[in-house]
Amino acid sequence: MTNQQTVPSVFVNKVHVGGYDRTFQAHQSGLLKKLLQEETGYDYDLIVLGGGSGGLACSQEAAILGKKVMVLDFVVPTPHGTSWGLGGTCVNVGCIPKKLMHQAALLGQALIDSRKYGWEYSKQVKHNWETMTEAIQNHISSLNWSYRLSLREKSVTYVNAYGEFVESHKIKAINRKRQETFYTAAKFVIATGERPRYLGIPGDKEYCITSDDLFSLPYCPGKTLVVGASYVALECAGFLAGLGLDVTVMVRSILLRGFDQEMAEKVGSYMEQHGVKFLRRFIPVSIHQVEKGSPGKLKVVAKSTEGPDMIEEIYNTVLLAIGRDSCTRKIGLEKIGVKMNEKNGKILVNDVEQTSVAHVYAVGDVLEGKLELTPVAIQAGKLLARRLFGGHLEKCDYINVPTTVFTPLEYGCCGLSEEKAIEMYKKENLEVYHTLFWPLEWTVAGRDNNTCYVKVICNKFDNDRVIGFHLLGPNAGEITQGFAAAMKCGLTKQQLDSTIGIHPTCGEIFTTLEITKASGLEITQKGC
Ligand code: FAD
Ligand code: NA7
Repeated sequence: MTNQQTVPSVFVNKVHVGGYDRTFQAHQSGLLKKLLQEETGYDYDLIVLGGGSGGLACSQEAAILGKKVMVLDFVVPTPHGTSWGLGGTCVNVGCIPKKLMHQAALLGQALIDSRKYGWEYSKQVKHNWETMTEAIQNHISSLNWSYRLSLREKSVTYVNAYGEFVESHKIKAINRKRQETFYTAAKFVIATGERPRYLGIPGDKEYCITSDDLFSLPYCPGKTLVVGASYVALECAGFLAGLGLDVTVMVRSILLRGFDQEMAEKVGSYMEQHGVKFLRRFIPVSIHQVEKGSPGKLKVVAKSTEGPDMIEEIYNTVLLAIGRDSCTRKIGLEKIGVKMNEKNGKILVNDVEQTSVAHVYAVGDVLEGKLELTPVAIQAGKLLARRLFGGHLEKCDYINVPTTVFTPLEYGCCGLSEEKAIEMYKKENLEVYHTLFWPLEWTVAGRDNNTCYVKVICNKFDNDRVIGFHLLGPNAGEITQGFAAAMKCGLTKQQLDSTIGIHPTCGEIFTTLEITKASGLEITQKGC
């Protein structure tokens, strides 16, 4: 059609520009820019629903590539009226405040350790919830502001309104005052994330809070029941206990479903040794208010999942952390034919994050079967924009994504759990190296020996390649990040062994692992 026999053969909006030289000339003459900015007949090249981790990354990258972009972000207040600014879950009610509260708890432990290191202080040390919360919320406000600024700098139009599809290329934006505005776009990205689930029992929405309320709670929650055993549940229970509160976790079945269960149990037993109570195999059936206040008093009635046993107990606060639902059911997907898993509301996409409707894409927590983590949403959003508007081909790699559970003793992992590894490769094809260890910093402080633990799972028939990395110890997130890069490069046990450690650190333990699980040899460390 073009009579051009060579590659590249560049087209912009169906206009043939030519090969490399002609494209370069078009760039220099400004023709390329003109062609790229050509009116497509829509208000925007791209509209992104949701200004969280994935949505912001995608919209900004698209704008950098010269596209006309709009991002809509709207936070539906919780049943308690809590709301927040631009940036999505991670910044406002997820990673950021949770890690800062975890840090507040770690500082409490550091204060205890410090006496052993010679620090003397006479004043009684106590924690002030309001001071901590105010400081954290101030930091979050500064982040909200910097996101707005960043969008403005990149000429992304930000609209604080709830977006909903009305036609295949048209959305309705409803703002706080219920005013409706309609916008059209050539392409759409759904990045609306998830919100906490409720139990559906009497008193849950009225009296219980979720992580969406906790981080800005204007008063100390007091004696707290955490319902659920997900990472969100255990992290919140961990830092609340670390701040000195009386905390109970009500577990329906297992701890940390989806994670390596040996590690999950070790996370739980450390928490138990450090004051967190676990009520195993119970679920709440009703919540009643027995006294108003900030906090008030709530009576929780719960039943056993294994028999007729019922228990009741008074708490100041009940925190539900029983999972999160995708925000996909009220955005008009049925009107335009975007397919989702009807059971959980997750959006189905192909390997380039394209939905069943060709010009509609999705990234982040709304995706079916993908890891729900901020860096995953960001990477997927950025690469999607580059593929759509920058001529790139790189796809988001969802394999070997590292993560860390910020419980009092942190648990970092990358790759497969032992259960999954056995399921995929069979036990006899694996070698698992493991050991308990005692961080040097804990020795003088007199803290528990034989609680920190590492485990490396190797595939014997693939050069002893590391397919599972697990670490329970201080700063697990920092350590795991580096080893994740090594796993991305195909790390083998031999390479771990030939790596020289940094002494004295916790991370060096991975360079000296000798004991296999199969040998059954003793791994407990003798205190010196
Ligand atoms: P979100 O960040 O949730 O953004 C979606 C945005 O879209 C929200 O602002 C929402 O209000 C808005 N929205 C929804 N519907 C509409 C609509 N119709 N119109 C306009 N706007 C809409 N991940 C980590 O990597 N590390 C952690 O340590 C970590 N800790 C976490 C702790 C907690 C307590 C929680 C709850 C999550 C945590 N996560 C963590 C997960 C992380 O927050 C999410 O994976 C990440 O935020 C997902 O990004 P997203 O863009 O998919 O959605
Ligand atoms: P998850 O990982 O979906 O876990 C939900 C937890 O809550 C899990 O322990 C469940 O127990 C428990 N659960 C669920 N329903 C109930 C009821 N009805 N009663 C008692 N306990 C219940 O949720 P998260 O909130 O941690 O994480 C969701 C995503 O948000 C996550 O991937 C992050 O990206 C952020 P079960 O094991 O099913 O018995």
